[in-house]
Amino acid sequence: MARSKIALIGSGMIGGTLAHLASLKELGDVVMFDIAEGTPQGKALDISQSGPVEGFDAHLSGANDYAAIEGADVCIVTAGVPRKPGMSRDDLLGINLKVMEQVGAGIAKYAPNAFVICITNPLDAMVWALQKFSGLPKAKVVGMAGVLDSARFRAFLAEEFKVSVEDVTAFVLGGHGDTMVPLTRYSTVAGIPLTDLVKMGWCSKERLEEIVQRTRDGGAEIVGLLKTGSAYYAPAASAIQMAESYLKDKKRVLPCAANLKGEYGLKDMYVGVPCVIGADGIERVIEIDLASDEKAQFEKSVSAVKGLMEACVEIAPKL
Ligand code: TXD
Repeated sequence: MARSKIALIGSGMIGGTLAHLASLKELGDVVMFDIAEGTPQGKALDISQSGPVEGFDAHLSGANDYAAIEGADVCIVTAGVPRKPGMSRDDLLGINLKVMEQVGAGIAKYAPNAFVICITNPLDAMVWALQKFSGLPKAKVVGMAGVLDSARFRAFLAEEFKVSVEDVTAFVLGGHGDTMVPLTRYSTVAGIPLTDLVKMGWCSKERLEEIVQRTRDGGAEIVGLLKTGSAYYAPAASAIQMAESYLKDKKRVLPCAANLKGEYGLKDMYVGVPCVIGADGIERVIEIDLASDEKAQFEKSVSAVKGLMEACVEIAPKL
């Protein structure tokens, strides 16, 4: 069977890391696309030359013409601009919405059967716009944010409790970052809910809230430290986990920005919810009962996303 083809639309900091991780995991051949001439070609060549050292077989190439993504099985979109210190994700909307229109046209023309994972910020609005611009089936267009937010939460919890990251699970809902809704009663260490761990004296309620807030601020913390860009290792690892679940039909249950068709009382919008990712793309959205405080937080997150969608329609009325 021929290798899968993975197209990376945007070959910057996350794009390059995506290419490296996909190659190390031998997920398939990789085409790196960008408008910057030389960047995709140079990074593809460099990573391919690490193949003999790492022992992976994957063909990598770089391109500035969308024709190169012809027939891709997966497209991972990072094209656009990242934040600088002091900028919110929402500040990127005007520029990145125009980029999504170009990317949507390119994918529609050359890779209409792909599973599309959008990473570009402000994520929940960009993935919604990308699906509309591309016209691809809604189950085949998804946003990566929840896997990253839950990974940040899990990393902080594992550090706090001095346990393996492998035994920490996190359940997050809602928009990316600031309005993220972590469900502490469904987040666990080895199946023990965080709320029980507080009762068991593992940490105080206040300390747990501090960890939740640090997770919400996780992106800004790194932007503040790096100064010239935003996080890229964990975002890339998160998107690769989603791509792998699709390519291998693993049916992973992962928090993703998915199109809602009535779940959680919402329609025709994308927001972070637990999803099953398999060979058909987003195969299921898992709808849980929310407690009143969780519902209030989720609704706040949804209204923030709706505000971004309205801002998009003002710029691009055809949305
Ligand atoms: O969890 C998440 N979803 C977020 C997303 C986590 C971290 C970063 N997040 C966002 O991803 C970030 O706010 C940006 O919007 C994207 C990409 O971040 P990255 O750090 O990779 O940005 P770079 O290094 O600037 O790379 C962007 C590339 C760069 O090479 C540009 O030349 C290219 O995008 N670019 C384009 N490619 C194709 N077409 C167009 N129009 C275009 N414009 C820029």
